[in-house]
Amino acid sequence: MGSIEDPVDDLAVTPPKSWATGVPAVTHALQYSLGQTSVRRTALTLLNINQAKGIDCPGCAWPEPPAGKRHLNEYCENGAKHINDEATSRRVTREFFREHSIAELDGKSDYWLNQQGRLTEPMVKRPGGTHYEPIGWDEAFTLLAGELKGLDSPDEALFYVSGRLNNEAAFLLQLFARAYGTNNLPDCSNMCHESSGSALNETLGIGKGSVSLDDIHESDLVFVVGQNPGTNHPRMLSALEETKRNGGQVVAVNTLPEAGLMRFKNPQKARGVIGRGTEIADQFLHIRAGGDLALFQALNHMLVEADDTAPGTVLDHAFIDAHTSGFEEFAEQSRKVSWDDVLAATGLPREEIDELFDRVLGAKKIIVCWAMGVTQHKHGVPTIREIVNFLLARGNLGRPGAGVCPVRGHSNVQGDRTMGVWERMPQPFLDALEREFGFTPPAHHGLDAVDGIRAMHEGRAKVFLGVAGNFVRATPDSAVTEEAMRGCRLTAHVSTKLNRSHTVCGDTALILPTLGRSDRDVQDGVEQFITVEDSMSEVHASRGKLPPASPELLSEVAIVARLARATLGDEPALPWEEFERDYGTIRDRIARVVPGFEDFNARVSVPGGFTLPNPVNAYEFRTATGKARFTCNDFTMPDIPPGHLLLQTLRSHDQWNTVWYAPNDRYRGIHNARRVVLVSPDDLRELGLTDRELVDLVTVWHDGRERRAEGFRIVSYPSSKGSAAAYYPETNVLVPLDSVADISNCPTSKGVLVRLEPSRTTEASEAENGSEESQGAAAGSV
Ligand SMILES: Nc1nc2c(c(=O)[nH]1)N[C@H]1C(S)=C(S)[C@@H](COP(=O)(O)OP(=O)(O)OC[C@H]3O[C@@H](n4cnc5c(=O)[nH]c(N)nc54)[C@H](O)[C@@H]3O)O[C@H]1N2
Ligand SMILES: Nc1nc2c(c(=O)[nH]1)N[C@H]1C(S)=C(S)[C@@H](COP(=O)(O)OP(=O)(O)OC[C@H]3O[C@@H](n4cnc5c(=O)[nH]c(N)nc54)[C@H](O)[C@@H]3O)O[C@H]1N2
Ligand code: SF4
Ligand SMILES: [Mo]
Repeated sequence: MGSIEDPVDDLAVTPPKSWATGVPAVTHALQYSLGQTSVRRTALTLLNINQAKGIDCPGCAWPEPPAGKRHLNEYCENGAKHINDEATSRRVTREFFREHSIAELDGKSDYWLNQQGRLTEPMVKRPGGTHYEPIGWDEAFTLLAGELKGLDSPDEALFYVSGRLNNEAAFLLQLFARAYGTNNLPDCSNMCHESSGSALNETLGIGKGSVSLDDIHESDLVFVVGQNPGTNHPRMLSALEETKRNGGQVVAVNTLPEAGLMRFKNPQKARGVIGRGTEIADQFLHIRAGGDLALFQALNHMLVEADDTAPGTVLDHAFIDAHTSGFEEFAEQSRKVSWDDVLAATGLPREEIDELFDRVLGAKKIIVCWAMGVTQHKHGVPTIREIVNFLLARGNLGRPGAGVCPVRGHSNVQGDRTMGVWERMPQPFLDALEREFGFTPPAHHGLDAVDGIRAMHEGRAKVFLGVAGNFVRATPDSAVTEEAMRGCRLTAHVSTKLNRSHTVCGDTALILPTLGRSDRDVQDGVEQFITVEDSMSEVHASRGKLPPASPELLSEVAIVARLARATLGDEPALPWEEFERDYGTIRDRIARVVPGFEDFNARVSVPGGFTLPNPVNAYEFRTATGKARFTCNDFTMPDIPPGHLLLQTLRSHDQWNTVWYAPNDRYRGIHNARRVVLVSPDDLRELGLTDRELVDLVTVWHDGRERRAEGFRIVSYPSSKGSAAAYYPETNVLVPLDSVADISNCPTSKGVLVRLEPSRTTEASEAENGSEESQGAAAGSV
């Protein structure tokens, strides 16, 4: 098995790759998997991943092809790494916790914590304690329930959910939280696609994407904006390859020339393994950070002008008249867009935008895909609204090969929302809960992630329960968040593996270990399955195949059900024991509460499951006007004063969100180091900095608090002018809690104004401290 010591920080840089996937990728996945577990367990997970009766990949939310059309290897390199990181043979035992104090664990890197393996039994840190110690499940539930019952108001508790959680447990958790009396259900989506939900709900009446895999395949033109699919949604490249084979085109808009966008070798096809691969992007727009709003405003300006010149030949007036509102105001605003503004914000030559416009005019069916490069900016919501304007103008909604495609992150992040995990669930959902369960859920909105941190920091929230995820590392302003968590009366986490959230404790802290997606789940002698919903609203079953990591583990459903029973007793009287014994009974309730899930148990037992209807595809828009809404969005662009850069905090190829597997980012040519900052050669020249110089990243923000991430090595890299890139979560310390997207409250993880200073961590002190301490700093308790 592979090493569990921190890799030595020893930066090596090779030229960025111009292709993704192919043979080396498969080899890398196997290397990582065999470093974690046996050949047998690796084979068992890989043969079952994404198969119709198998395990849903615990990685991203990209959908699988229909059940009959799947390959034997329907997974990507990263999916294989994610599942085998969970299937690891390593175990964290009570002896481990006796040996390592919490303070010692807090000094370890995120890598080290994750590499210790699967958690095996419930643990508690008592007030004043220095170590975690074993606790029985019953006592753990009594303790947590006691704290919840002791609060002055249910709104002093927070129930965080991360997107790996399955539908059944998510439905139970929101049911429990609401029966207990609060809508405080922050989730990872608050930090992810919240801007997409805000913009799409307002303009189209539903916060989800409208396209299917077939739509991608048959589209004439697919935009991929602010997204790095080669690393984060690798099998999306197979879909784009199909688009191209069918004669469609792909346009990539990014601040970095990401490998997967340029060329793609498909490992499932011999052609992909030996050939040069498929050129994916027909056009690559190397845009400035935050320039996407201006780009779509420019396209809309050109569309409206062209239609003004030759009325009725460019815009789809029949669609606009029948299905939309607000067109005139939008058209008027679009006519006024200034080319000086557009060129300054995008940094693109006019000819490139003209070329793009020609592609748009030549395409009857257009899809726009986007991810964090759009949502995590201050103006993420207006940018997505402008994307919607762009699609509405030519009727690119509701018909095949066209539509909106926010590409989701976690495998069930969309499903968790559908199940009611949202601090602002609409009243009809709450009414349906009341009808089904006979209690009145609280109507006032709850706290999201950012407001939840603020509430803990100010002592207004006192008990935190995280179900999946790694709240402390995923959230912005790490120092502030850590203070907030340490101020709680109790912090508890339902987790598969050890992470930073377990080392930053409230007075009392609980670790509640659970089954993972790959573990077999047997209740009352009967094997259970769970369900998930992917980014294209396909709902399907997932069945774990491996013996559980420890006999002490409870499923997430069981943990939520038992906690609910311990807290609520019979008030209201809900059949928590029955839910735990038979997950089918939870699905029966979901079928009666959540629209689109009628006859859930029967429909999900069909291989491949079913697709939730999207009203947009029936030209039904559930907005305030009953129509799809054009919006007017003011021009805005990030202000980057001289001497500064706009930092984006992003993922490397070898990580899953807050957990990194190796200090490599192969496609970008970064090896053996994570504390690097990518800056363009032009910016380096202007700032008087040099390649490989050691710098600190310092946030420029108006509240006077110093936010500094020390000891980053500069790598000269083709990032667009004015922008820099560095990995998350090491840089979360730099993102001010108050720096959020307008309307959605999503942290601006892609737009942090920084300056680069000569590092306080000199080469000499690095050598003195040795590698362990510098890695400790890298762990982020800075
Ligand atoms: N292997 C792996 N897969 C993952 C994850 C993981 O951590 N590892 N995480 C999952 C999750 S939860 C999510 S949300 C998704 C995230 O998927 P992505 O959104 O692809 O993730 P990021 O790494 O944040 O990359 C953001 C991309 O946007 C670009 N970008 C940044 N700023 C701008 C901008 O202003 N304009 C434009 N046009 N581009 C910009 C960046 O260069 C980068 O290519 O991935 C999911 N899949
Ligand atoms: N600076 C910056 N910050 C960001 C982002 C960014 O781009 N930049 N991206 C944001 C985004 S898009 C997201 S989605 C969030 C991610 O935030 P989270 O979803 O909170 O973080 P993860 O790293 O996915 O959580 C990993 C942990 O989940 C637990 N886990 C894994 N599988 C299971 C399971 O099956 N059950 C249970 N109960 N636990 C499990 C393990 O203990 C593991 O340590 O981070 C956000 N934060
Ligand atoms: S593309 Fe996403 S869901 Fe599919 S195998 Fe890869 S990580 Fe898993
Ligand atoms: Mo995400």
